[in-house]
Amino acid sequence: MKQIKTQVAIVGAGPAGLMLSQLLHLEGIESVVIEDRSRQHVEERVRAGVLEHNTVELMRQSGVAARLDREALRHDGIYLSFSGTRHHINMTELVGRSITVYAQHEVLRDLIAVRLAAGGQILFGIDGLSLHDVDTAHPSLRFIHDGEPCEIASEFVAGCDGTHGICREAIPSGFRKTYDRSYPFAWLGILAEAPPSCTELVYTYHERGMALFSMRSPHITRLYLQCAEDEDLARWSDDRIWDELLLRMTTRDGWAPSRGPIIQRGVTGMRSFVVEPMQYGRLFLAGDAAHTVPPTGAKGLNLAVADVAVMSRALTAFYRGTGKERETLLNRYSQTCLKRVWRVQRFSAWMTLLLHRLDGETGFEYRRQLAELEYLVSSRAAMASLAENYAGLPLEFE
Ligand code: FAS
Ligand code: PHB
Repeated sequence: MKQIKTQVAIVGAGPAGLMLSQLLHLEGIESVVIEDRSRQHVEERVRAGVLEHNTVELMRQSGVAARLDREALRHDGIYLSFSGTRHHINMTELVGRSITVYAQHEVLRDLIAVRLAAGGQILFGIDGLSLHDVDTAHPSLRFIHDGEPCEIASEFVAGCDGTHGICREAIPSGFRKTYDRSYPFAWLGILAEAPPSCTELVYTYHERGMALFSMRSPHITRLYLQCAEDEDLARWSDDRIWDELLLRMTTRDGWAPSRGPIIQRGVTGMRSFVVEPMQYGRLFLAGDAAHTVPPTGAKGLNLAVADVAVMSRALTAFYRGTGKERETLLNRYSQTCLKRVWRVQRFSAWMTLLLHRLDGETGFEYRRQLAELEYLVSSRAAMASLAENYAGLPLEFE
């Protein structure tokens, strides 16, 4: 059995796990990241695309924003489009904060490069993971890597293994409580080689369902449309996808996304999920391992990064501190994170129920959603509330 010793063993090389490893490294705290997929898979998996103000600031402070600062797209606002008209929500003007469009897999590519360049340990392609003694001061992980049985002996385990990970299950069922809500629809998402025909994101509410115009670069557009929960992608030809997108998104002033070859497609389910607490003994959960939000508010990645900002601050206080108080922030980790988690859950559910058609809903619901959108784009107070949540609420560490 290959033995590895470290201070913090991190499960998962997603935004949570890799950002945590970098933040700890900058505080002189050792960590090892283990990941069951290959490096190539992690660096090419198409997911998020919108970064909050806080996330970008944290990436700059932790020295992983060089390429982002060269290549990312900074947006001052977003558009809400309904009844054939786009309405601009200028977040920079309303709350002094903007968002940045930079693909999640590019963030991971940058984090992996910086970690490995600094001698960081990331074990890709591990298998058969099991967690041991997480309720003691000496937790350990066992797994197979390159065909060899391995054990990591550590002082803490960070469960950053996402929605389908196993770390959450290491919290005894009697000790944890879950909150779950699923939505009777999904998103059919595409990447297209087409120059974005609008400089910022456009969320469209249409009687046929939601549609979202986003982008990745001056050459690549990212688009989503509301579809059935169990939608069969094989039933969607490229033409059908484009026809439906243009039908929902074209506005009276003639604006529409420009067509182009579709280079990637997928269907994403919509779920709101929270597990409490987010810690058990020396096991600390972060990101999708502890909570999932529907992508309508573009919050998943940003919430994962906010969790590990709190966790690294708490671990640093532990390793730097003396006496009982050195555990204060650690003992409050779950409580501190859950305050933000529920605020973001509220916002993501609200955006989702605002912009999606619900099957079998009465005409009343449709008119109520339109009235809410009308109110939103005509009230500075309502726009400012959306803006502060979308651009990202300030980080809190206690
Ligand atoms: P992740 O799921 O990213 O990472 C967990 C890692 O753990 C994975 O690499 C996984 O392979 C690994 N793992 C799992 N089990 C393991 C095991 N047993 N052993 C070892 N490793 C294991 N969020 C936004 O903020 N903005 C958006 O625009 C947005 N768009 C999205 C679009 C789509 C299509 C999807 C699916 C999600 C989107 N999200 C968005 C949400 C998404 O970005 C997640 O919130 C984010 O990836 C969460 O990061 P992590 O918690 O690090 O989990
Ligand atoms: C994306 O660009 O992939 C994206 C943007 C906004 C969302 C979700 C996804 O709400």
